Parts: sequence; structure tokens; C-alpha cells
Amino acid sequence: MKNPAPQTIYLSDYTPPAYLVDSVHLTFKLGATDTRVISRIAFRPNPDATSKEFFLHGQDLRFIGARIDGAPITPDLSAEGLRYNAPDAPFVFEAEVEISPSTNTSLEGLYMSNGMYCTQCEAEGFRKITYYPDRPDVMAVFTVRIEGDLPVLLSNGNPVAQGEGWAEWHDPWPKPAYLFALVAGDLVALSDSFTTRSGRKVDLNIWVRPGGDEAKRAFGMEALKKSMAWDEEVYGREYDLDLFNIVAVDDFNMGAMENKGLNIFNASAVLASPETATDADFERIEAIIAHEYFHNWTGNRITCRDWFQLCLKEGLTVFRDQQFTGDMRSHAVKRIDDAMVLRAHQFREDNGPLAHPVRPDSFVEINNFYTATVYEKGAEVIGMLKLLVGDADYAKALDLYFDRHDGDAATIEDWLRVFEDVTGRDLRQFARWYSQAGTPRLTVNESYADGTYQLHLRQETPPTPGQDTKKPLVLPIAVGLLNENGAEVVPTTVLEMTQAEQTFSFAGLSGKPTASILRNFSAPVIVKHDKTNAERAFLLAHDTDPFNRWDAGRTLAQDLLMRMVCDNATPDTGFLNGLAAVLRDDTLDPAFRALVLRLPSEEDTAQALFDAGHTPDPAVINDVHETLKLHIAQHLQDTLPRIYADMTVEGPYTPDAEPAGKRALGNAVLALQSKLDGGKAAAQQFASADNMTQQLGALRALLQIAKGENELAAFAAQWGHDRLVMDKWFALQVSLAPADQAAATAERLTVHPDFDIKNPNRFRAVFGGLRVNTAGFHHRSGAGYNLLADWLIRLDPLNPQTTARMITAFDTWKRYDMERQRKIRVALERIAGTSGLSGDTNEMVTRLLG
Ligand code: 0A1
Ligand code: ZN
Repeated sequence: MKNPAPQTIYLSDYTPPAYLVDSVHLTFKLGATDTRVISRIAFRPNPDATSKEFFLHGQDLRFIGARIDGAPITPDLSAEGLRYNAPDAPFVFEAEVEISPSTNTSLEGLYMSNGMYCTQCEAEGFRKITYYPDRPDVMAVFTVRIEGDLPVLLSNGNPVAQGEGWAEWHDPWPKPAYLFALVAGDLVALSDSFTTRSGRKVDLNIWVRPGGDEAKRAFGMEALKKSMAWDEEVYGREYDLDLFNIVAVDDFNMGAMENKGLNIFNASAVLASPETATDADFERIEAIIAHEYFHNWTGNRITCRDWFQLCLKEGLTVFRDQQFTGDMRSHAVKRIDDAMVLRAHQFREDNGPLAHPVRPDSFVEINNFYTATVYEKGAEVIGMLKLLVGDADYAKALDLYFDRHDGDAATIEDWLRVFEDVTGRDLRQFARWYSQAGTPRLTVNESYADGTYQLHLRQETPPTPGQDTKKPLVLPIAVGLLNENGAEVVPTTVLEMTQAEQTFSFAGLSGKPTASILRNFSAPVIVKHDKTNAERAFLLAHDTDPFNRWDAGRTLAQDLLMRMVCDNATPDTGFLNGLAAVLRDDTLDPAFRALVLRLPSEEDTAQALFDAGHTPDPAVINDVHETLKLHIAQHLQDTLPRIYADMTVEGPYTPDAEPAGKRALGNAVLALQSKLDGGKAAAQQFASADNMTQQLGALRALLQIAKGENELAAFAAQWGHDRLVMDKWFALQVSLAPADQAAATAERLTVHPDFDIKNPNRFRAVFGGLRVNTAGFHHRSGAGYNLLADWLIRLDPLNPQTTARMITAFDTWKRYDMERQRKIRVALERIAGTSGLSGDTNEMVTRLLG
């Protein structure tokens, strides 16, 4: 009864559930291969239903028996679930099933990770636990009894009773099944508490398995308390239970999960110590803890009507965690980081065969839609809405949203309606952001005469799969004008573009200004603006908007890299001097300077070349990037040691933004310095580092110049016992291997005794490392493609979700030459032709092949 035939599900086919659930009682009798799940569910007919069919989802369950109102029944069982001709009146349904957590390698439903029982139910994993209407618009109050020979037994909500070998939990807040969670194991907690502003004392715990991770919990706890305080201050949202548990698990498909009162985290997304985690890890952990905590209101109290509305909770929650990180650290740096992520992942998605709207209108497997488009572009859409309505009305709209929809399973229409009701705006055109896929191109032309400057703007969104024609979107375009001295003559103004072509005028100027367009990245678009390099250099030196200042440098670098590829250009001193000026400017935040120093990635250059009508050759791109880095290093030769010394951080390590910024610039300088000194300074930093940021930064600098053999061995000897650190060791070697050795390096690591195909973090370390090594993955031999295909075919029967996510490595294939395309097609067809391929992977490979 495996692999039911794939079925496409359409947003337009939504119908309300036939039955609603008032309460659920679950009893788990835990056993590694034979867990019994006994359910008692109070159903009643839904007055709004359009169908009366009683259907419960269920997958991979061993049916023991079922009853309705105490009388045994014989339901129709299929691979998808259970059907029965149920009463058209309230009734109690009971069922008993058996499941096998220890053989569940999909990491969905109830499974085991290093001796610990844990669950992952979003999106449709609850149906692997018991028969249930596994859809988010069925919300119910859960009571759970766990019986098992393990010291810690956790579920959602509050503990009600416990004894030797059992515990009972009750969650007073109605929730959809995807927020159900259970954890059982030998666990130890770091405990603390937080008192909400209305005086509720909340017990906080971060649970880990004993034996090494205990010292890595403190940072997460501080992040949790900061998140709780921030949501009260900024959104007026308080926590609503007496207990908040976080559990770290080693085997997890994603970052973390917002189960009500019992968040489950990939260990890598919560555990950190200065010796084992980098500054970037600390920042990411703080953001993920905030994200999952913020879901308590945006996701849990107000959930999604159906999975097409995923961006309702995810876009908003990402937006909230981005605001939080900006408040905790630096808004300018955060905005640049977010834009880089969006461009690298979401623009890439939009440009390829996997493009889809923020709210898709069909899917086969919802797990395949936890994407950069739903998450990151979803957050951008909210940022634009906030910019258009202003901060005050945004706050009012959010208050109305929480008031009006608390306890609801809501839709994007509900979300937009609160903004319409608060502002009186008509948001129908704006709503296209949710339904239209693709990245708009914004072409800018300018003219100036008699003191009036005009911006002629044109927007165009290229076709995407299934959407050939596009309509104009509402684009908030933040613009500022600078005079020839770099003074701002028109401060940031938000233009609201609604037509395909539109002109905006600025009168009363005393000379032709330089325009700074799309400040703070005010809309997720690609700007096409034929500025001269002198104008870009001017903005790099003078723009008062930090985002555009950085972006001017970025565009200069991208333009130069393209000219180096296409015209054999050599780096001009104008560019190099501009970079040097930023680097030496002590008034600028080191974190910002580090970002300016960072070149576009090879992936960025490949996409930029393709956009400009060329066929990118990853090997040439790799050469050119290395050449430019060397030029930069040589040009900055005299400055590098001084800046490196200036970036020394005194005192004990803290992961705060300020010292982290210094270390980021220090490491960026070290990477350049290594090109000149053969790795001398990097070897020194490696030997003396007392934190992972500097240890790893040094190792990276060495591997980049094909050195660091001894350091790699020393690193493994030092950290062999630490899974999370060893993931870095696996990833780094593959991602920085010379192009012709990347696949061989990955393959060699798959036979390392610590490689474990069943652990997603380790699998991603090796094959995610291969994927980001653009020249290596796309080496003309095709070895990278073949190796990844081999391993995806091996992984699919064990873990379809991670397989389907990793296959996206191939999504840029149409940009390459015919020979590479042919090799990728062969690899993809080999995957597609594998017998018993999962629905997840099958959907992805089908979309990739187009
Ligand atoms: N809602 C979680 C993401 C998540 C989604 C699916 C998962 O398993 C298939 C796990 C986590 C979040 O946004 O953090
Ligand atoms: Zn989320």
C-alpha cells in the first residue's frame, strides 16, 4: 500500500471539512518498533460542510481496531486513510494503531533520533501517527498520555499528571494536528523562567541528551527570553502557557518546528558555544529561536486554512524575525544579508523551472513548497505592505489581525482585508504579489532639464512555468537624490509604481542629481539601470543609504567580473580605489566593510552572465574570481596587515554584533592576505584561535589557497567527538576543493566512518558543500552531477523530503552549455527512472525536467 499515485491538489478545490473535532485524547505506549497509539476523538458534523464524507488521513499505520460510540466498526482502509459511513451527529471515534518509530527514517511522524523519540508533523506527518483529519483547518484541544520507560516524557501544553513511566499533558489551545509534538528520552534541561508583562511566570527549558551538549544551551536560552520580550514590546503579543520547552534533536529535516509549547529544533539551530559555533551560527540560532517563538502567534494562535496559505504564517514570521535581528544587531547589515539571501536563493528559484507564486495554486507534495519564495519573498511582500501603508497603520492592521482572527485558520484574503479595513486602500493589485511568480525587472531611465529630474520606470516580469503573461505589480520604490558634492537634495521618498511604465518628476533642483534607487531594497526586483561606473563609484563613496552604498560596490564588482569574463578586462584602479576607501574608512561599521569586501559569488556571476545573454562557463568564472581576489589583495597589500591588527577583539569572546563584525572583517582580510603570504597569517590564526569563528576563518583561508592539510587533520583530531563541528569539517573540504577534485572529495568523505546517510545534517554537509562549489559541481567531467544523482537515488527511499530538497541543486541547468545540459539531463532522468521513487522527489524531478 505504498506510494499512492501522485495527485495534484488545487487551491480552487478547497472545501471545508465535513466534520470538526472538539477534543482529542491520545495514549502512546512507546516501543521502538511497536508503538501503540490509542485515540479517542470527539467529532461533530461541520455546519458549513459541503460534503458529509467521513475521511481520516492515515499512512503507514497498522490498523488494530476502531469504534464509534463504543461499538466496533470495520472502516474502509486505503493507502491514504480511512473512510466510514459515520453518523450525521456528534460521536466519539476511537482507534488503535501500531507504528514503528525506529524504522521511520523519513523523520516525519514519530521517529527515533539517537535513542530519543520525537515527532515532526508539519505539514502532513500526523497521519503517520494515527487516523485523523490531518488538515490545518481542523483545530482541537489535545490531551496526551505517554507511557514509556524513559525519564523525560513531553508533549504540548501543560503537564497534568505524571508517575513512574508515564506522563499526561493537556494543551488548552485548539490546534491543528501539524502542531502536535511528543518527545521521550533521557534528557537534561537548562531551566530558566520569564515573567510576561501581565505577570504570568513561564518556565523555560532547553533539553538535550546528556554527554556533551549541556554547555551549548545558554545562548539559546538568552535568545528565547529576548524574543519573548521583543514580541511583547513590538507586537504586544504575550506567551500563553506556563511552560515553554525546546528540545534539540540530531536528526531533523529542517531548522526547527514551532509545535505549541514544545518547539523541536535541529541541534544545529539551537546549540552553540564560542568554541564550537561561529558568529554566523550564533546569529542564525538567535533568529531561528525567535522565528519559532514568534510562530506562537503567527502560525499557532492564527493558523492557515490550508497549505496554500503557508506564506500567511511563514512570510509574516520571517518578516518578524528579520525585524527582531535588525533590532538586536544592525538594521543595515541585516538588510544587506537578507537581500543577498533573497537574490541567491529566491531569484534563482524564480529564474528556473521551479518558479512558483508566494501562494502557489497547485501542488503535489506540500513539503516541496517550504521554499525561499514562500518564506523569503513572502517576507518581502509584508515589508512592502508596511512601507506602503506606513508604520502606524501597519501596527493597527496587525492588532486588528490578531483581534479578528485569533483562533482561526485564516487565508491571505483575511490578511489583506485587515489592511484594507484599516487604511481604506484597495489592495487587489497588490495581491498579485501573492499569485504572480517571477522576479520583476525594473528598468530605469532618467532625464534632466531646467531643474527638473525625471525618472522613467518600466516594470516587466518574465514568464515562469505555467504563467506566460504577467501584469504590473504595485512597487514601492524608495528613492533619494544626491547633488554633485554627495549631499542629499531629496531625502528618501517612496514612489508607488502601479503601471507597466511610469514617470516620476522632481522639480526645483539646482543641477543634475545622482539618483539612489530602490533604497533599503524596497521591493524584491532586479534593477536595470545603465549607470556609469563613475556614478556607481560616487554612490559607493557617498550614498547615505547603507544598502545602496553596498549595492553600488556590488554592482561595480559584478560588472567588472562580467567584463573580465567576456572582454578579458583587467580590474581598473577606480574600482580598486573605491574598495580601498571603504576598507580604510574607520567610521564605517566593520561588519559593513566586510560585506563590501565580499565579492558576488560565482553563482551570482553565472546568473548575471546568463541574464545578459551569455552561456556561463563555471571554470572560466572560477578563474576570473580568483584573479580578481588576487588583484584586490595586491592593491590592498599595504593596508591589509593594519586592518587585520585593528580588528583584534580584546577580552573574552562574545557573539555580539560589534565583535562579530570585527571578526568578519578580520577573516575577510585574512583570506586576501593568504593570497600574498602563502597562508602564514592564517596558520597563525588557526593555531591561536580560541573560538570557532577564527578557527574556521583561518582554515577556510588556507583551503582557499589549497593549503591547510595539517590544519584539517588537527581540526578533526580536536573535534571528532562533536557532530555539529564535524559537519563544518565535512562541508568545508568539499565546498573549497579545487574544481577538478570536488566530486572526488565528496565521494571520499562518503566512505569516512563518520558519514551517515540517515543524518540530514551530515548528508547536507557533504552534498550541500558540493552544490555550493559551483565550479566543482559543474565540472565538465560531469562527475559532480553523477555523484549527486547516485546519492539522491540512495537517499530517496530513506528520506524523501531531504532528497527532494537537495535535488534543487540542478535547478540552474538550463543556463549551461549543451554538453553540461545533456549530462544533467542524463542524471535527472536516471533519478526519474528509479523504481519506487517517492512522490516528493518525483514531483521535483518532473518540474526540473520541465
Ligand atoms: N514551520 C517550520 C518549518 C518546518 C517545516 C516542515 C518541517 O518538516 C517537514 C519542519 C519544519 C518553520 O518555519 O520553522
Ligand atoms: Zn516558520
